[in-house]
Amino acid sequence: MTASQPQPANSPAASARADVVVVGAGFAGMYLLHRLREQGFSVRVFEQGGDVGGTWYWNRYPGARCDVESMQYSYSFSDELQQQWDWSERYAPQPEILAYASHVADRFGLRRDIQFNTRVDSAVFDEAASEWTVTTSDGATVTARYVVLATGCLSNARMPEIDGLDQFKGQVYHTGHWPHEPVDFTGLRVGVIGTGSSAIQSVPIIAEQASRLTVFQRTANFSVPARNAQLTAEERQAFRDNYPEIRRRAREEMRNGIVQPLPDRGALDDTEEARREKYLARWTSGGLTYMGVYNNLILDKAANDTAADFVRDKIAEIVQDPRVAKLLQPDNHPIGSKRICVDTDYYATFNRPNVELVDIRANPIERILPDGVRTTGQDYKLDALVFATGFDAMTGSVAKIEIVGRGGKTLNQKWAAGPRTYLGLMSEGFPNLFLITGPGSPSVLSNMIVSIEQHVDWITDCLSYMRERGLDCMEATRPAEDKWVAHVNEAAQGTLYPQANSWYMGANVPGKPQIFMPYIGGVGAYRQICNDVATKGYEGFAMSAAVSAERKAAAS
Ligand code: N01
Repeated sequence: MTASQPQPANSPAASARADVVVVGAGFAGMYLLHRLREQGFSVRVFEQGGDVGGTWYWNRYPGARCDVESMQYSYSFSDELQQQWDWSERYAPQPEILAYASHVADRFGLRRDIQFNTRVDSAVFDEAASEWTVTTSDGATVTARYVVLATGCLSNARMPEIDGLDQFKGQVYHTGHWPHEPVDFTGLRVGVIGTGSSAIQSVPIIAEQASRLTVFQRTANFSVPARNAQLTAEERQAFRDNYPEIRRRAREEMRNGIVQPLPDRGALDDTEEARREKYLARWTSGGLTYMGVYNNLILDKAANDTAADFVRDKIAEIVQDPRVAKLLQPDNHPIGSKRICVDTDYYATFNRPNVELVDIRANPIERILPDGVRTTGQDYKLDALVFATGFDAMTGSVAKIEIVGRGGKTLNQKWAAGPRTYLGLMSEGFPNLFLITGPGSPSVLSNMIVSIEQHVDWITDCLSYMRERGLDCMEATRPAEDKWVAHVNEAAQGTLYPQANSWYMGANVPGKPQIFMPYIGGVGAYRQICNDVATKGYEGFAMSAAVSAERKAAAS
């Protein structure tokens, strides 16, 4: 492989060959492009959206903001960047995260190698040449030695099939695919279907605009207050002064890549009074760290019940109508086994006279009517419908691409019973194809930016290692993959996660195989495993010089 000068991908002269094709220009694709260019690889990036930002480009629904604190949900690879960018709030709102992505793209000149509004439709591996042919939605093809899927874990918005939807006369929205123009619900009767994070963030804001809001709930979710606030200059500076240590701890010491106080005991080691004090302290300070009060909340059901009971009691305190409060209290999964939500006034919103909660577990939706929703119990008149029904997570965006590996086998065929990877980075039978934060890596159980940077660094170091040794073909071996898949499953089985019908399990997509997809071992331990694999000459991967020197010379 020869490292060539990058060419502007948007120009007609853009090369139909590249060392690396990257699919997606979210936070993963952007940093990957930067790092690959630094190391002298030629890169073509294809992005379906009209600009950078990935999930933050699409998820523009009212109230969208990150549930990881902004000072930690940010790139660490450039000290100038982290010293200079001013986050305004504790939890950054979507427009600010998108502005940050845009700033990063400008700062590092990324857009010139990104072709926007272009979907990758297929990638086919040519075994003889040991390279991929990538076909895009504009009909063009590019050949590349390597393909990296930076397609995101929550990027394939899922619209449920409900009879009559095509006949609905009002506007229909999906939180994960929100229009770019402002949406004004003033004076409208709005229905929100779903009560996951996206609904929990948007419901309080839609309720302020709509004349009437009907929330259709199938499963009640646990949510804790965000306690969002403006960041002061002093707070920002405290992070900046300590960034080297904060970033190191996030990478090495924290299971989820978010620096927070670490628990020193299990929930049942404290008296009930002491436990409630600690839960109250976290409830009052707000945020995802609620699950970090004790070290066994996701391992031991009795311990978990104490944290869940505390939240259920809070819901009963906040919501005035006891019938509604009861409906909002989750009762069919351990707290944290579905991703815990972080909200601003979600439960209190149900005290508003214009908001109604409909239990579609007891009375399922039968069909969409031209002017509303029919459940088995009642019809609800609506002018607009918001689907907050989530994503075909972790594998959905990969599955949309026709990926054909060795022997003509597709990745969808191989993953028919659930995704199989080695380290979440590669899948046997698909040489030179990498995944960023793929299934089998900590990914969605972690601060995504920490995991993205780790994968990008690992992959780019690996490509340089191969180049230095004249190698150009790499593939996960079957034994290494089998062992890793077994380890990922075993790690999940030791926890309460498999007890919930969550998108972690693929349970939200009818027909999707149910297997716990992310790796639960924690980002620190996982990083160490990946580093050890690299130190041992990329143990578990087969590397070779697939293409002879004469053929390479002839091709160049
Ligand atoms: O999606 P979800 P989301 N009929 O899958 C319901 C991240 N995120 O977009 O649980 C009726 O969690 C479904 O019901 P059930 C975050 O990681 C982060 O809200 O399947 N209802 C559920 O209530 C999050 O976990 C942030 O019974 C149907 C809801 O729709 C992930 O994205 C913000 C249905 C889907 O909830 C996904 O969150 C937003 C049907 N046919 C999202 N199908 C932050 O950073 C589905 N549902 C804060």
